Amino acid sequence: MKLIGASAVITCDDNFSVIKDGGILFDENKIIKIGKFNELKKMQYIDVRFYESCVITPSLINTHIHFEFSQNTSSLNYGNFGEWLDSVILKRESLMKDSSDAIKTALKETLSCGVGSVGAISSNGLDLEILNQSPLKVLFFNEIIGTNKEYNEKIMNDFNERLEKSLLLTSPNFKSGIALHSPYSLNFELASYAIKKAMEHKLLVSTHFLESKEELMWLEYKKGYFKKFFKRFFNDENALPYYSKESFLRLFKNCESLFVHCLFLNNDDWATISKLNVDIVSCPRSNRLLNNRYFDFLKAKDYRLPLIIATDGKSSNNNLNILDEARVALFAYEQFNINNLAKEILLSITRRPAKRLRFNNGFLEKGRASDFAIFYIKDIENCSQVILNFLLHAKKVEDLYINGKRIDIENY
Ligand code: MCF
Ligand code: FE
Repeated sequence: MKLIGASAVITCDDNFSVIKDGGILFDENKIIKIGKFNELKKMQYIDVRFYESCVITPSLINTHIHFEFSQNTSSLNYGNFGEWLDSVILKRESLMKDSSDAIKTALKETLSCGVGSVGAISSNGLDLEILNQSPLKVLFFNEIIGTNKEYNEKIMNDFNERLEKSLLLTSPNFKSGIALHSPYSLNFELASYAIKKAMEHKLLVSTHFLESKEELMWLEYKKGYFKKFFKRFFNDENALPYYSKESFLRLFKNCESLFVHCLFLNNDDWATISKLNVDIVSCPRSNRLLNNRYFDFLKAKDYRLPLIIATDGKSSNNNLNILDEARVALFAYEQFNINNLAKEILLSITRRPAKRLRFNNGFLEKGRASDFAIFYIKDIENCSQVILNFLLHAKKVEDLYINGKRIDIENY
């Protein structure tokens, strides 16, 4: 058993309790007791540590990352979705080549900002081993993507092979999921095949949906950027969308899913999505860079859709620091009371995604996994707005515990 304490323990429990001079008693399996550090200290423990001027939070969760794109710094074009996608198609191969070192660096960057669990979108399986051997808890989403029907059999075989490989690694810290890339990049047979697999193995599904106005134009009016896209890259003059918005959404009616982006929903789309078993994942910096827009958080509240915040990959972000992402959201949504918004944002990177990823973490309570992040925040012991100030100032963890073990981030 170990006991750690800090100036403030942010529990993310039902009441959003913040325990001043709080402590957590835990072992490698779970949290045994939470309370005042001085009370818990009355018994004699071998391993006791109090972190002065620090906060303890549940370890953070980044629900949507493309680790395989970690080599990108300045190779892709921003400011317009079509320009970005063109640049991805042209540079994808070179960005993915020999990407292991960049993936390892990205993993360290992820752990360093206090993230203990991730949802990783894997296009080719290049990140499988590295993620599996890392201390992170991983939901590994095998991506399926493909438009030309001629290649369906090959794509299904390759996808199935990756899926089976990742399923073999299933453990309390590693689970598989399925990512249907998007309605514009996946024909109906491939999508149905992937959904069938998800149902068969009871896997969480992730998809990019209505990220751009180009995608909306294509699905609704069958024209615009994607018409040219299919001509340019696939030599297809007669390409048509594979779905209406409604027929794409129908694919998800019997599964549990994460819908990523959702920047261009109308009222009907909101209503349909809110009836599915879905959470929306928003990646504010990615959305700003590719689509000049932030997710409509007010509307999501109207429809009682819980929001999750994630970074996306380095393919559409300047880094993978989930706290930098949280700060962008904190400043972007000026219509909300700043202290209430800070709580919402913290939930969106802890408790809410934890409910979907199911690693028994995301909030601090007896019986939950011993997954904590500790951050030094100058003068936090005298602060009356702990959550807001945590989000304003936390950048790098002081210590990170996953399953009760302190992670040596540099040398794991
Ligand atoms: O979420 C962002 C923007 N939207 C779509 N795809 C990606 C994002 N970051 C990386 N991607 C990947 C995606 O997984 O880019 C490729 C896919 O492999 C696009 S190729 C149509
Ligand atoms: Fe993405």
